[in-house]
Amino acid sequence: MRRRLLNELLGIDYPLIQGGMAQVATGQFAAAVSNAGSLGIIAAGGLSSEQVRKQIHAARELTSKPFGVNVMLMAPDVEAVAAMLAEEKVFVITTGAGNPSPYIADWKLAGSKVIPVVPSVALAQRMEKAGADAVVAEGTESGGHVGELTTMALVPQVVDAVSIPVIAAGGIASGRQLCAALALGACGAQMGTALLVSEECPVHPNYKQALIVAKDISTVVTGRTMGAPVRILKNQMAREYIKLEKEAANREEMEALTLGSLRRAVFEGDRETGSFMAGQVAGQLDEIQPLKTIFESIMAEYRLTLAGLPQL
Ligand code: TUI
Repeated sequence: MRRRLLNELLGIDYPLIQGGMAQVATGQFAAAVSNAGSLGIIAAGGLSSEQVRKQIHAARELTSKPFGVNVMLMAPDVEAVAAMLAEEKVFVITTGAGNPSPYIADWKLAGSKVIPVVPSVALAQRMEKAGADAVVAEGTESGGHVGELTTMALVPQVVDAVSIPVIAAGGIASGRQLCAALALGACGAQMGTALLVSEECPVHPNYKQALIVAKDISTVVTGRTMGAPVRILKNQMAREYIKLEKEAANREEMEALTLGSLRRAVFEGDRETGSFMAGQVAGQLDEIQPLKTIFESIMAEYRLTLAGLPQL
């Protein structure tokens, strides 16, 4: 049987969904992504459940298309957010940075499609058993909180291990990379970093500029020793954090450095002390474009790539 692509599964235009992106993906941004033909996702990370609810209502005012909410499972008030989502009956719920098993049954009962982001085969299998509708297999190329495996190694292993659809993430920002993801057995792709340089994205202009000047080797993973590896752009903040890690500094000292650093990047564009979460594709991005143009260019390159393969 032919594999159904993500656009068919979700009733959207492209086989592409937006990654969570705490502090960045507001209701307004998610609605813009959905209006452009993808699936926008409101990031609950860093928000209270009532703040997330407001963002859901804001998105509903701005789009009649489906959108989702991403739950950051390490957040302190995750239980309240999970319960609120069951009331709000959102179209899709994605999760990150943990195991969402305790919440899946309630979310399914409310009618949501549940799509956990996973960094390993074992977690993908657990999610399938717990009733997930699909999984996002996210490679360590991605920005923010990352696992160990690359997209190239992870996606085919997850595809072989589960029967539910697999969405690839990490290292995808072009039509060639989307084509590769589908070749690995995925039904579509999740993108985050590529959408940070959209005109509609509400991050500070310095954040977009930092992505545009970034090279292939401009990102680094911090926080491995703390058990919370996070990929960010190299800057003073990243260097100081890594230095403290090498010195095995205490938790409080490390937390003092990270506290609020994502906010400083997103809202203030603070080049020195901000955490500019970004994936390894940052080096590919060289202009700020409307979301629609980004998605259309990716799909045009995807079709050209696919058409060229039989000639090899
Ligand atoms: O979640 C993400 N990416 C994120 S979350 C985030 S917010 C944040 N802010 C400050 C510090 C840390 C995070 C920024 N980026 N991606 C999905 C993802 N999930 N990647 C890896 C995982 C993951 C890792 C371990 C999922 C589950 C897991 O273990 C589950 C278990 O308990 O077995």
